[in-house]
Amino acid sequence: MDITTALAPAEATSPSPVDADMVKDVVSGLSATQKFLPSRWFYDDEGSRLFQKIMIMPSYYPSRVEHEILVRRAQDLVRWIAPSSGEVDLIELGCGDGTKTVSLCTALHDAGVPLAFHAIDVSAHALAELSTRFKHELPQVAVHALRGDYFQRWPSVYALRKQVAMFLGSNIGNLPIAQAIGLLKRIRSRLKRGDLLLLGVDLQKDPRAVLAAYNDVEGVTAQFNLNLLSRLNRELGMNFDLTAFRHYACYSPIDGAARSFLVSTVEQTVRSTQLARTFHFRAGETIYTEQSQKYTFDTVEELAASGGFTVCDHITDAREWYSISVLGAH
Ligand code: AVJ
Repeated sequence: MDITTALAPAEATSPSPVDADMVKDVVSGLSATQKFLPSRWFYDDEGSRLFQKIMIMPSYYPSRVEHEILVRRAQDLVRWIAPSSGEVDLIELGCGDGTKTVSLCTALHDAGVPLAFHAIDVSAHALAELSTRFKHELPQVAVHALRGDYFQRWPSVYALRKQVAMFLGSNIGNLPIAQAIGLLKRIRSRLKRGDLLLLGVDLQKDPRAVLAAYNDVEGVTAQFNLNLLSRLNRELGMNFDLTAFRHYACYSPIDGAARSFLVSTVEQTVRSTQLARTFHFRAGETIYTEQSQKYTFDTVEELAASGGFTVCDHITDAREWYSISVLGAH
């Protein structure tokens, strides 16, 4: 296996330098009438660990069902991915530790598809695990573990190689619609006619099942949500009292949006030494921390069209709880 990018050492032990984007997001989000914090800040080391715990909870179905589709419907995916001639560059945006994709890559390899796997993620730790996993389970496939921004790390485009991008995990659902369309357009701009995007999307279903995924009895999602405040305490010198905020999740079938909030249980003022600012909270006031959009086949098609794609297929589980939608660049 060939790892083209050296992985930077983990920075977990020393306090990270203040991130200018984080400062901007926190100041604007906590000064807004409806306070908000973008969900991208969930994923520090502790947040990633908590998300891994979420993924194995019985109530959190999306990861399990997506994985089931990747395994059980691998042949359908292989049929779409296999090129008529030449080789395939499989490009996964936000690959994580590779548990998701190793089975698909194995199916492609077994079907004789000539393949290079470009795995892009921001986490050095996840990429190191991915590299080890592929070395053990699928040493025959060339893996390029690429750390950093999806578009800076995007591999060179060759006319004779089919590019198949993958954006799984229903991560697209975390983005407000305009940003989701913007991301699809950027991906589309890297693809040639005939290339594909495999988009993982969580589908609308019994609202009780959706709500249970974000409102687990184990309280792991609550910890995951509250970790955002611990992170701000650590990285921005804030003094959030974690016992004075509670996780609140809701799901509305009207717009298909699951939303998470942190509720201030009392009136309180929170300071940041780094920002030299205070933020006031009324009792019951909320911080909107996450949106997880649930789709229908129709809304996936609208989203795809706005991003410059056509839907070729929706590859789902038997209950149609989740779809890996095959989007074609035309
Ligand atoms: C990884 C963004 C898809 O929105 O379902 C899980 C994150 N948040 N539980 C999701 C998450 C709360 C997850 N995504």
